[in-house]
Amino acid sequence: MQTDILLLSQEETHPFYSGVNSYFLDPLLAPPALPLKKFSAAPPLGITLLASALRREGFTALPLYNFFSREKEKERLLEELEKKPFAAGLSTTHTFRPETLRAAAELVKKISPKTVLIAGGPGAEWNEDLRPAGGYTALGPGEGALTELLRALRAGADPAGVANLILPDGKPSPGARRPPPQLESLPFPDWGLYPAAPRGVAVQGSRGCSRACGFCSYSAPYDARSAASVLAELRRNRNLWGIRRFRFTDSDFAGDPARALEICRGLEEDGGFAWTCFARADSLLRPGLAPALRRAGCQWVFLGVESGSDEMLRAMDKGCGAEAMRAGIAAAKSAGLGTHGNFVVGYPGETRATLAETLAFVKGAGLDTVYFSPFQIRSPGIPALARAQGGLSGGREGWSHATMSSGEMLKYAREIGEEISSDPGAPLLGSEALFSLFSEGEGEAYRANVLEFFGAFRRWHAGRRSGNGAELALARKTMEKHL
Ligand code: B12
Ligand code: SF4
Repeated sequence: MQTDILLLSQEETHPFYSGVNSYFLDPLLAPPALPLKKFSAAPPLGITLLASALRREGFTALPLYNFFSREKEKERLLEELEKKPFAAGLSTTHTFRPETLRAAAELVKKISPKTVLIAGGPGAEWNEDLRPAGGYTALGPGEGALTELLRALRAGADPAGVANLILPDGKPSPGARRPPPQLESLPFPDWGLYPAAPRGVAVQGSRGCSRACGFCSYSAPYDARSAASVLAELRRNRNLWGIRRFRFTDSDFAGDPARALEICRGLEEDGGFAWTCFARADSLLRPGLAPALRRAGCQWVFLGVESGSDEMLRAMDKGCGAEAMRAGIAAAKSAGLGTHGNFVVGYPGETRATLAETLAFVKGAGLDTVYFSPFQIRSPGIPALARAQGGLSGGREGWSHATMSSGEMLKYAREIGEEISSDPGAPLLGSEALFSLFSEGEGEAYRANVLEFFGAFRRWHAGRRSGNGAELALARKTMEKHL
């Protein structure tokens, strides 16, 4: 029987982040490059959820991922393409380069010319160059659009009535935009769809965000599942596949404290889970919440601190100032949670003086790990661009505003990184993207792994600065232990 759809995802690094990520990539990729097998090991939640939703509706759907970076998966994909699937879905959650999307589309078409191409995910939604020529693009959460589209195409009906879709002629379907199906109504992800069950997975307790920070492309309508549904999924993952490690994808896990507490109570009762989440620092100020997260198995919280300057936090519409950020971090720390702070560099209004405030904040707030994200116009819909804040203009490739250009920002971001990494008293530079490596340990053991791994990057860079080859080799040995 013909497969209805293959759901394909190829993860890659983001070109805009390369200036900052070279801090991590240079040591890892210096010849001979270290093996990064564990890094790309986790199957993506997006295509897993889509496949699960389609299968519930009676379609045959198979997710495949990282086929360009894993030989075995490429073989599987080629075999599946030989069976001439009716459609292929291309995910752009972690595919950022048009050439990668084109390569995947061309591979599908070369082996199976009649296969219908359908893209989806944040990349294709925001960037027309990530839409397949002659194919369809679903906008937003894809469960509803993909099911309706496949149903229409399979029945030979006109797909123009399908909502949230860009048609092959590049125009939006007249079906206009409709809210996607509610999360609570969707099936749980079926991790059994992969040849081997993953050790750690992503869990979507809510999507979108009720806030609209000026730099964020992620302020889609907020929708949350009940605590009972989240707990049921986590228990099913554990019971069926032995999965006890996960990361919440929610933009602010602590944003609805009653719900967060209910989830934590359930996890604490069961015991044995180890997980991470994103949270707003001010959300953690609710008494008792941070300790509840820790007791439930939370290891590390990823906090969107964004800046140490009150002026910048106001400009960003962050909704809280540096003092609340400091207090939230302190609450998390005193509960025994590892804390990671993300900072945005170059938002309209940013100057050397506001960056100096951020640096001082980073050095004094007690964070364990930090990351400096270049301000980026990821989607034309970000509030700062919509209101041309501080004279902001530009796009994906680069921007400028009254106080900075993207070129200057990258220079500053690197300078800050260099300063933080050469100060032994400052927190370690760490990338949230690399936390998936820590698949062992809990509490202090987990913390020790994180600090050892990111500490090795600091040592490597110290070795680079001083030209100490022995130090470089030692640092790489430590990194390798965790890869
Ligand atoms: C988990 C995660 C990771 C994990 C991925 C591990 C894994 N294999 O699962 C790790 C840590 C590796 C990671 C890394 C990075 N990530 Co990431 N990540 C996320 C996160 C938190 C959750 C993704 C997820 O599972 N979401 C839940 C699922 C259900 O949603 P989804 O994937 O969007 O899929 C839905 C829709 O988009 C759509 N859809 C998706 N694909 C398709 C395909 C078709 C055919 C259709 C119809 C629909 C469709 O339907 C899906 C179901 O509703 C998101 C933020 C977020 N909350 O979404 C960022 C996010 C996706 N990451 C992002 C970025 C930038 C990165 C990094 C570049 C960061 C960095 N500092 O370097 C790296 C790149 C990876 C690399 N190789 O270097 C950005 C992507 C922006 C973009 N696409 O332009 C996001 C949105 C975060 C953000 N706001 O900045 N990430
Ligand atoms: S930065 Fe965080 S809190 Fe602000 S809109 Fe984006 S997801 Fe929401």
